[in-house]
Amino acid sequence: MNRKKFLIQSGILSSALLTKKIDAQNLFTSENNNQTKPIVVSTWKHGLTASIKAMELIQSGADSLTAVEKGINIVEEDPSITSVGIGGYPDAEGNVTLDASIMDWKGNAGAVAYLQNIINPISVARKVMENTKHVLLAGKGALEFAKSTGFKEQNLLTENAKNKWLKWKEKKQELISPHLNHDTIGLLAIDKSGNISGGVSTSGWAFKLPGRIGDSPIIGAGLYVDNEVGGACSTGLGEEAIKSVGSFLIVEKMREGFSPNEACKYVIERIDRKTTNKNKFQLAFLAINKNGEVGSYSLLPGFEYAKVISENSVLIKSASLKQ
Ligand code: SD4
Repeated sequence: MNRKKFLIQSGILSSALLTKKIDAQNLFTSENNNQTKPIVVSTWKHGLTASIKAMELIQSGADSLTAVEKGINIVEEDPSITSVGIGGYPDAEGNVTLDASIMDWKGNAGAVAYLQNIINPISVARKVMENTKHVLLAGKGALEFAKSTGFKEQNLLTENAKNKWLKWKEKKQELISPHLNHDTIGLLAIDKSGNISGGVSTSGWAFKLPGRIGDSPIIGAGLYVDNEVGGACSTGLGEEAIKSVGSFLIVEKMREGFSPNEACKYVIERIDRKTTNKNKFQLAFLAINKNGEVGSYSLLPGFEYAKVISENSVLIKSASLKQ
């Protein structure tokens, strides 16, 4: 514990919650895992506000599914976040296309891919799960379905995102670069009943080829939850999470007895060993097990995640394979 450096972060948080920043690569031991439940974890710094909202809901009696949805909604609705919902960077043709998926503790799943003009894809994914016989709706059909269930269309391309896209077009950069943005919100929650749900939402790879769908709406790739074991989600180069079925694999490794940290590390190492992608790319996984133990691992440094237990929230820097 003495290797951890705690920095109080101010200004980010609502209410009386206190956030500490753990600046350490050395959380790679299970003894550092607090096994308290309920618990919410979420990818990146923007996961803090989402996780705090989710925890507030859980504390007031909500189940983990609602906590996941409403927590993620906050990030989707923040126009300053350029990788999720409104404000997300568009594809190569200037269209913002969104991917999301959600899973509950009963093994139900819902997802949307290539959804346009709807600010809350995670909520549409939940409707797909609850109101249809399907798991995944894409494109025009997903939009029509969303509208039929009461979602309103709106322009999601902000001035900022439009300017970035125009600049990108001018410079004739490589069509898609993994460094442009990779900040999917992924959120995993265990509620007071001990039930696990998870969700992910993203605008995907900035300036991607039109029609491209990432890992986030692919159950098993960007997200997987099994209430008997735990849950996992990914952020980064979705193509690699799809090819490895990474989130599913993490849950299966936890089923075999790996800790969340060990399972995430195992999958990142396997991807690194097997990938034919010679470009540098970032990919990270975040996982939680039934006991509320949390783990993560990324290919490159820089990944961090939020962890909220009761009234304590921390931003934790993930360990990575490469330095
Ligand atoms: C995708 N995984 O579409 C997403 C991208 C992202 O954090 O932003 N991940 O590949």
